[in-house]
Amino acid sequence: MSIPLNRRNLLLGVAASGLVQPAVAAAPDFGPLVKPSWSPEGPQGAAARKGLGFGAAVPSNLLNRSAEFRTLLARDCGLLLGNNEMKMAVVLPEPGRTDFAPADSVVRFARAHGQRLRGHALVWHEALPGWVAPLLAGAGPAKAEDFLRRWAETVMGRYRGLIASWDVVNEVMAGYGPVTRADGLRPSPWLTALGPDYIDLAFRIAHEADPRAALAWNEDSLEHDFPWAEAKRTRVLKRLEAMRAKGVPIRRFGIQAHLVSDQPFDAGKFRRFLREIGQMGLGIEITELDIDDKAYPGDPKARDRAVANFARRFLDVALDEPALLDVVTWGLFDGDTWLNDHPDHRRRDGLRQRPLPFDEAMRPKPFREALIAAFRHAPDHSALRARLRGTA
Ligand code: 9MR
Repeated sequence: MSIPLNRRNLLLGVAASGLVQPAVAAAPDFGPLVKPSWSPEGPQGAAARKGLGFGAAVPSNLLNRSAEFRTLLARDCGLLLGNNEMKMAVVLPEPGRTDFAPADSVVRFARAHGQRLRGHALVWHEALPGWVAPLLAGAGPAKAEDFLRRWAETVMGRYRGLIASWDVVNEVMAGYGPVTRADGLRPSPWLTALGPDYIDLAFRIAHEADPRAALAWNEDSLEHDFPWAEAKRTRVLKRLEAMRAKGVPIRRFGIQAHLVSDQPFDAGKFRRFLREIGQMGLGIEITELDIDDKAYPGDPKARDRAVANFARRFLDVALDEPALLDVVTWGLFDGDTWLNDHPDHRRRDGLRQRPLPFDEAMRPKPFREALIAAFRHAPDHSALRARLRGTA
């Protein structure tokens, strides 16, 4: 049935919808958290010996379809998230309808394999279903806040107590594209509806929805050595300091780490950035690691070696930071990468990207070895981890 998208219907639709789902009563049973399935020989095994975690973002359709993929995840990962499964576009496809099936299957798999979970992403300018942008644009701050609260209760409430860390806000700072505001915030329907305090508000609302989850700000384009990236790092630190001073319940900072082979990386600058975040008492997660290989040769062997070398260089700096807790790759094998679909990232020679630890046939690549070696050489993070993780 098609529903006319006028404002009244939207607001009614929200009020009457599964958005108002009573999260406590309706939470299904996702099964017990069993003994971890990961192998001591894999990246999670090497990470665990240093008090660290390793995992990947996964698509639920592949998880449900491929036994080979499930074996890989069970063996190599101590942490999982759905790459799209908890986004609003998937969970709230239309007013009055929720779809939790994709997220539920990731949560069930992780529980059945003793894996921790991340939640991604509560407030983002992308992955909004078509009916929500007009709703936010016409709502006014009070109704928009009400909508955000219901959304948080709906998605965070359903998985309350099961998610180690939640990306409460995602990609809120401009930098890679034009910077149009003095505070550096990126344009977003959330910013338009709620004003610049929407970030703090989102954290407070998220904390009510799942008080045990470690709440994270997840951000892109902070890794490379460009003047605009340095300016973005500075703005991030300033905002983090202000959030800490105001008592905003943030515990984590997520660095996406979509690295690009033809962009410069300055270990010293990146190290200082991590240290400043660590000194604020926040835990740090590498949340979406992959390597766009477009500057590397077509030959797969040479390319895989170059990708592994860059990964190792980056990870050695990241893992040296005491506040670093987890490393997550954006997909686990080259058959499941967003980089071939994006005009900024497609290779000029037309070959497919090889950005992840396993190849398209799910065979391990030098990148996987680089992960294991980096964890082996990392300092022991166990002591600080206990303090920073809390229950997560
Ligand atoms: O990999 C994700 C892709 O399948 C989705 O179409 C897209 C929009 O929802 O999001 C991609 O994941 C992004 C992540 O959520 C946030 N950081 C950038 C990721 C790659 O675009």
